[in-house]
Amino acid sequence: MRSSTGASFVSMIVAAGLASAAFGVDAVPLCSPASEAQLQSTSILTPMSPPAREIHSLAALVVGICAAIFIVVEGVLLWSIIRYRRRAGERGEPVQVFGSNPIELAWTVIPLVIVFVLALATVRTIKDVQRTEPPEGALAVDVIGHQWWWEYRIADEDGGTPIVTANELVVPVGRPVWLRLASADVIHSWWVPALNGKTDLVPGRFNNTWFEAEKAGTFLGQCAEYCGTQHANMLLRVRAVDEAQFESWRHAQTAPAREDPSSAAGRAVFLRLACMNCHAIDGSSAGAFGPNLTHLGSRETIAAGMAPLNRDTLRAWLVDPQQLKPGCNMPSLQLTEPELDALVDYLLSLH
Ligand code: HEC
Ligand SMILES: [Cu+2]
Repeated sequence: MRSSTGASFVSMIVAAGLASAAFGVDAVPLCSPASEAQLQSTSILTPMSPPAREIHSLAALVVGICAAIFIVVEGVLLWSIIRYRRRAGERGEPVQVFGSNPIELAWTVIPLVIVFVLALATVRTIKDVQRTEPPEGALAVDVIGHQWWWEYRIADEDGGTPIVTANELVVPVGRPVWLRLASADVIHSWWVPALNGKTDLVPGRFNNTWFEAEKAGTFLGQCAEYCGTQHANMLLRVRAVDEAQFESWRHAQTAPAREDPSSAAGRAVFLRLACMNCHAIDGSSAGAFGPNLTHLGSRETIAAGMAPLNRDTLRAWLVDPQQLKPGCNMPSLQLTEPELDALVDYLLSLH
């Protein structure tokens, strides 16, 4: 079900290869403090959370041991080829040696010890990465995978209604986050390489995982289990901010949706059309098929990280979502120009 550690070594190698082949180094801005959004690389080689760090050091250990074995075996091979090559004047077979207890013992015991060390290190990593209990003081978040976007529900610590948002998870730096993952349709997999290994979201069951962002910034990831046509555009964004910023974000998210008189026309359009059947805007509509839009204006992107959120992209999205994200589960509602203008104003006012 989970693939955090067992497959992590293989997926690290594959991902490293793919990442460097497909994106080069520039596609994902590496962590330069100057970049305004502080986008963190999706590289598996820059862990910034305890579980990611442990997976990384386990992989380094495995690669290290394998490299040492490679060097010793190839070294002995090359040495034998050169040292015992046929020289001028030599004839016939060289001396044939059969059976050597010390050598056979060595090549039985040494691999056993190596496998034992690797098994111990792996078990320890799995135990830390796949916790069964939330870490002390963790922020509890439910993650629900949908074709092809992410829903987040952040428990309210004072027992109030949880924050419901989509695609962008905001968390405090330096505090553990305990995720409970479920799926609304097919199997997805939550993977932000800098924060943790992959954890599958399986219909009909809950999985757990955790991370703790060690520095502020936006951590990128993506669905890591093929889930249909727009799987590749089911992107992940985790924004780690300091505790004070987190509190003010949390406060803003629990506030009711804005009802600016200036955007009342857009609200009316929203409520008149099918939008309200699929989208929730607290206080106005309760649709749960698509992302919650109550505080859409506070997000940086739309369509699961495919496009930045601004007037142009939002308008293009509402004209025809199938243009930007073919096959996605939002239809074009054939809106008129005035309806589009009013809706865009309204949605952008929802901070
Ligand atoms: C049949 C259900 C359905 C209807 C009707 C619908 N939507 Fe959507 N909408 C979705 C789904 C599903 C998504 C997520 C698409 C994705 O990212 O794959 C979405 C995404 C969005 C987004 C982007 C949200 C985000 O955080 O990425 C906005 C904005 C939006 N819809 C607004 C509207 C408006 C306005 C209307 C009415 C004109 C509307 N929707 C009608 C299902 C619907
Ligand atoms: Cu998916």
